[in-house]
Amino acid sequence: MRVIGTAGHVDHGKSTLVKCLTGIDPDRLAEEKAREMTIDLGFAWLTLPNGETLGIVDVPGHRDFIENMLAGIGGIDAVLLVIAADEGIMPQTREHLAILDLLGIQNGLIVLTKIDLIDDPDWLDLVENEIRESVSHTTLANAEIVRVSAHSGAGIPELVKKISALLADLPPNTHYNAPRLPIDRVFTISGFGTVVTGTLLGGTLRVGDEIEIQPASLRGRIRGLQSYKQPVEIAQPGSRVAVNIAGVEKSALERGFVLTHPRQIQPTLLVDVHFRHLEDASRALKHHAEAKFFVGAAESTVRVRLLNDEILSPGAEGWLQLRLDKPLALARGDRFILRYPSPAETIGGGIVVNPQPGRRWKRFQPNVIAQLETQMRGTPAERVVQAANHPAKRAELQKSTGYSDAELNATLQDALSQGILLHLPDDTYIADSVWQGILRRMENELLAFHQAEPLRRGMPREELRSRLGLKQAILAMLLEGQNTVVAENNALRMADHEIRFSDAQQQTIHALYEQMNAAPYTPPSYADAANIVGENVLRALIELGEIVQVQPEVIFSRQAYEDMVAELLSLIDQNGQVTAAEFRNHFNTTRKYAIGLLEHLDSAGITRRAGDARVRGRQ
Ligand SMILES: Nc1nc2c(ncn2[C@@H]2O[C@H](COP(=O)(O)OP(=O)(O)OP(=O)(O)O)[C@@H](O)[C@H]2O)c(=O)[nH]1
Ligand SMILES: [Mg+2]
Repeated sequence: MRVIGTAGHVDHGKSTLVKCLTGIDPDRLAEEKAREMTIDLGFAWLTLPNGETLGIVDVPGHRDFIENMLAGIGGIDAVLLVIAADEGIMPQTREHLAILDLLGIQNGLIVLTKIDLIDDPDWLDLVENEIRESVSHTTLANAEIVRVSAHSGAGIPELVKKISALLADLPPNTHYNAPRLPIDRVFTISGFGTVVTGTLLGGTLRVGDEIEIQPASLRGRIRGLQSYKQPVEIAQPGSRVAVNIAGVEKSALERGFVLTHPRQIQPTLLVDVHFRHLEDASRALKHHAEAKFFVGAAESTVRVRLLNDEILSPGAEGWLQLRLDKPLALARGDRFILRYPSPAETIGGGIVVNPQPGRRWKRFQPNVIAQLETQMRGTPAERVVQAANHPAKRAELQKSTGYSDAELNATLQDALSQGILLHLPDDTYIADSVWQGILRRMENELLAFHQAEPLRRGMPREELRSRLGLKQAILAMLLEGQNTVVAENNALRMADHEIRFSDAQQQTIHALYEQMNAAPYTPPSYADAANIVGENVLRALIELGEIVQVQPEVIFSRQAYEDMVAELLSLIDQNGQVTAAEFRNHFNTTRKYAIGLLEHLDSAGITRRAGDARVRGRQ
């Protein structure tokens, strides 16, 4: 699943385009409707031709609301940079473009909209040339330009096709890491309580999960999940998600907090970053400057420490340590933006290299800088492990790391011997941490299954396999290397799971057994038994083997079944064969039971038909 975002100058037609694509007006606030201007983030979605739901985050273009734009643009997979054909590139087009570049958003389309206002095709070519020039040194240098009108609908079907094609080319988004939801909205729904929304990253969330919200260190439980207004049991990374939380008050939450599973992220007040100063920043960045720091949906005022420079000129790069005004939940690799508060200006951004430095570095220390450089680049083994954050073939790892055959072999060996990478069958590799995550997910799925279906032995293997999205061979390997989950007759269960009947259920079971024992060879039918104990209890007794179901309607107690089989075989051994009528008379039962059992035994290979009679089968 994917989420894309809009970007571009105020009034250039972002929200109108989103409405045209989705039928949903992303400007939901009354003030937005009155002012015909987006103020806060808007959310919409559409179904792509391949059937997948695509979420869209619509951002405001006005410079006064750029902080809201920053809160929404973080989690997107691709961007639609919207430029009105009548105006072309404008100041916030440039600023948004610089932000997209600093955030490393590589994938996008440039939507030249409002073409209904332009009669002169030369003008459109001119605007396109200006656009190509402006994006040339950014991550969007190769983005296609699509001409549309949200008013006439011209070019919209082509745009949808181009969006689909763009997304189809993206590498798979990670499903197996720890889930992370940067919260961009908090509200309450009467009768349900606190709800937070965001774009889910990294891994799945599930109804019932224990959660933690940082930096406030609040614990709660997921009471319900929605994605695109539909209730879901499991929310997928790469989708917009609304989480209904039990145990956390709305008043304790705000935009920028991060929802995760417990103990995944520690809040921090100090962070080491690599920073790129924008070329057209108005002044050099000084040591001890005050700035605003934006990451995910969060922000904080920070003091900037220049670790290896007296001063950073526009266009330069460098190492900074930022001291935050308030704790934030950050992760290594997070992209951030720095702005001056007043006069407001985006000055640059970069990447979080160490979210927990733990101490204030002395400036101009070669060993500190060397350590930061290694942390940013990572060792070759760490880079391979990063690329193996999903089950990945060797060729895929080679493509994403760019290593030669020899380099890759050496690095794989290194990572395998460190135990941070695992080699699976079929030339597939996976990061150990991700593998452990899949194991935990398997256990969670089974625990949830046992909770929902306490009277079933286990979850059908195929159901679990498809829920985890794993290949057969990989599931088999997952099961081999552990002992908390047991595989039994195509069902999987937690090793310590047992079917337990309630007192009331045990009483009805007792009543059923009394009836069955009173007439062991003409016992109640399946339907009658289900009437006594309930169908789920009856199924459980069958799964446990206490009752044997020989035909859909014919059941026997285990004891009666075994007696009949033993007796039948000894009759056959004595007489060479037994007819159905002899068998029926021997047990003083009826045709239904006798034939039912014999046919069952035939198909199990215990008996075999020989004309009118039965003889021993192959078993
Ligand atoms: N003629 C024409 N007008 C358009 C088109 N798309 C949008 N508009 C008009 O342009 C104005 C601004 O459109 P919005 O969609 O609100 O622009 P926006 O980019 O969302 O603006 P902000 O969110 O405030 O940055 C509105 O009056 C729209 O009706 C188009 O394709 N053709
Ligand atoms: Mg808008």
